[in-house]
Amino acid sequence: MGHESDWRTASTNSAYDVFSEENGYELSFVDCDNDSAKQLEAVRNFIQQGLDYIIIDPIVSTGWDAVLTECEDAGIPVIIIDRTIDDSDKYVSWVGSDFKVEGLACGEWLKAYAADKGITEINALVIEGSTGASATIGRTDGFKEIADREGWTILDSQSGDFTEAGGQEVMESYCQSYAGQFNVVICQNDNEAAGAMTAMDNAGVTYGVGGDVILVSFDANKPYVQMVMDGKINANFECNPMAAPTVAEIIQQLEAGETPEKEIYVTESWFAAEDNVATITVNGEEQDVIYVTQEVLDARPY
Ligand code: GYE
Repeated sequence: MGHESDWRTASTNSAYDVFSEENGYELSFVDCDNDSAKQLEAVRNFIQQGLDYIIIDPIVSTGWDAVLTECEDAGIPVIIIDRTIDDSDKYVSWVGSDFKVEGLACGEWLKAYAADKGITEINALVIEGSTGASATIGRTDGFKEIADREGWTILDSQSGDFTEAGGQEVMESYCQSYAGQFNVVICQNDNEAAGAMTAMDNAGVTYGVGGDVILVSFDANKPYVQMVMDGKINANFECNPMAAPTVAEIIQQLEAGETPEKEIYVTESWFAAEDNVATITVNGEEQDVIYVTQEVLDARPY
């Protein structure tokens, strides 16, 4: 896909670790710099090279059927990781997160948090991820579902491209356009949250525990779980970047002539800076919200 975020770095490192020569793999890795055309070209080059398996983390969720048909015609099994493909099912397995559940969890946590703090009005600004990415679509839809149900106001929702620079730029414009009007900022990844913090610092807006603005993030990379512990980010909804070990299992199953499962969800946790919300109910399922202590932080793998 690219190198836009800390999450991406963790995902890439995991692929290099698992698909190493030592483990019996020869890995061809292409960084597409978030350019969809480049990604389709990379897949076609892999077909040309006659590789045994093609693993794709789809930058956008549509436009895949033709190239996946070409993979099928060449007899090369495709495994999808992380983001989903919405317009083709010509792949063996997908391994990743339920992004809508992440968005729903964020909304349910905010509802419980606001209730506990006696906050009756929510005026939220959303900094979305890259346009057309399933991660963006799921997180946006999930949060909006709760916002609509609760009658909250989403003042604006714009893309920060999952980057720190993008998050800062969007937040700078929000600080000008909505000065004094917002009390929640939802960043769809940690790097955007970093940028948003810089913009709010510059604009004199306080955030986090005891601040004017409730700041929420997604991904929960370790440095940002630290920021939750430090009270700068109120809550962080994990996205687990470790798909590669599961992909290795899928490849072993295929090598053994077995049929892997079509969809495999990775597990994820929700982290908060305060202990006032212990559980939330998402899609009828009770889930823990982890209050971040030093012990919790030390146990984070990435
Ligand atoms: O949240 C973001 C990254 O696709 C889940 O992409 C991934 C997202 C992740 O750049 O940080």
